[in-house]
Amino acid sequence: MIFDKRFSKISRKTAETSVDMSLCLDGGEVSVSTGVGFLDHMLELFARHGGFGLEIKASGDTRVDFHHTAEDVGITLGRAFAEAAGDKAGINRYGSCLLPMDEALVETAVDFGGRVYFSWRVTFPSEKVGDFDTELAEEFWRAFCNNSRCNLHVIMRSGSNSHHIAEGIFKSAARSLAQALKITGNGIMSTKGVLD
Ligand SMILES: [Mn+2]
Repeated sequence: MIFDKRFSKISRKTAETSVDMSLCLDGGEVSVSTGVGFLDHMLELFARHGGFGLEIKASGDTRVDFHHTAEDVGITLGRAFAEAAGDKAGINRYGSCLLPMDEALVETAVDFGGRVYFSWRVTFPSEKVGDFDTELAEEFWRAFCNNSRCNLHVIMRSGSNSHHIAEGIFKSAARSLAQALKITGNGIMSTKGVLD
């Protein structure tokens, strides 16, 4: 099936952060700079594992903490996914991935059909990974979910290392999203005739 590459470009500026982002659901360059090292690491592997082109240049009030930057990058990434997915014609709609990362085992499931729901069953064993507050992973994914208008379940089956758990979540979510957004060419994947 031949189709145009699904692409979006978004700039979002608030008093707290500034985020410039371009996303291609069908592959491309990956370059991430948010001012938060751990988030860069997570988003780079997210893009690689999802096969997404992703360029992010963000800056924020990281002298306060990383909260605003993590949340606002999540909001912008969610909007970028929604915009790039367009009318969602031909997408698979559902995706899921059970992903091991050493001792950590993480499962995500996505419905990209437009019904918003966020479920987070994750307990990080430590409050921080480096200088990153692990609770911000939940803030990031909730913001993504609300703004991409998807249903996202994140379940940690096991894990004792917070870095591995976080990495498992971002890799698993990438693969679930890639599967959900894959063009199957089977028309609109709803008996309602529309994914909205
Ligand atoms: Mn790592």
